[in-house]
Amino acid sequence: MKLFSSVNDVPDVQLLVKEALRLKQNPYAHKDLGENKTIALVFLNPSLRTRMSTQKAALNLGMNVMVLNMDKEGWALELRDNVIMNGTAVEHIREAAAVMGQYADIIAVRSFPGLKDRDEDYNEVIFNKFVEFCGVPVVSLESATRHPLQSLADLITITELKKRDRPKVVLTWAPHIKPLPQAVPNSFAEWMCRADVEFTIANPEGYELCGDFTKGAIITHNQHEALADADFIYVKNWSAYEPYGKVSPVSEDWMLTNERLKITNDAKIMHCLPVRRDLELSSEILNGSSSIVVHEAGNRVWAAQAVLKRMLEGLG
Ligand code: AN0
Ligand code: CP
Repeated sequence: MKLFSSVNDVPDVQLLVKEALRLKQNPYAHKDLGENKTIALVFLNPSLRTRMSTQKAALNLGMNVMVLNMDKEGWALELRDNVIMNGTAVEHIREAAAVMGQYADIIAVRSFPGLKDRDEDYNEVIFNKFVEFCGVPVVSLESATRHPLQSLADLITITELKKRDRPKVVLTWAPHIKPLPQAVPNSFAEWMCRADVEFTIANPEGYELCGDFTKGAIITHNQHEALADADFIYVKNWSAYEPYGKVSPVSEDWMLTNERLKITNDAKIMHCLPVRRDLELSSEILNGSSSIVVHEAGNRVWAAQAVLKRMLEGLG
């Protein structure tokens, strides 16, 4: 594997999930695979889970790890070609990415969307420039439109904890005070549409995700209807795709409470984290036995380790 940016980069999703679950049982079985190989984790935005779980995964495989917090410690990057760099940008992404490729065997990048120019975000301009110029395999640590390591960890979690062969999985929109990316829900939808689950998306009017990611899903504006008989409920806020990056007021209350879970099939509650308590999701749910958000975050290690193992095997 030379690129991990979406589910489309994975030839066999079920096999990758099995590999991750094997690694969870035996984390150090491939300690020699990453010997004398280096990964650079490059963050253009903040992170807790992605940073720590990917670092741990690389260490479990015996790799050397370098972390660069580009947003705080790196030079401001210019992305455009054919501009005179007399503004705030100090270094062009062409040189920056190429230089990183001199130091690392694999580069992993976090590059959030600006949420202003939809074409720029959905064409993955920043992430693709890293891929184009660094010259080594690249892993997405959440790009403008997708968060594949999160979605893989989510599928691992559902596979581990499901109580029936084809569980009902519901992605529900939740309130927030800021416009957030569509990357996590896009990616979750894309992976669920490839998994053996019954998949429903519930969102208020005006918050439809881009149709490219949701083919095969049932989509409704009625949260109550969606929750009936659900086995897993994935809670996430996102801003509108159209008008892009905007947040319009929602009159109904979309925050989940224990009362609302009564009609589910004893559903487990998932969230990628970080979560704002009692705004996106009630504390009573987060503190209770239906929440699996910490278990889910734990599985980020095995998702990253399965992907890095595949990449290392391809390095030769
Ligand atoms: C980010 C998002 O929604 O994409 C990162 C989630 C992993 N969340 C926030 O900015 C709060
Ligand atoms: N879920 C997730 O990616 O968390 P971080 O933003 O803290 O890495």
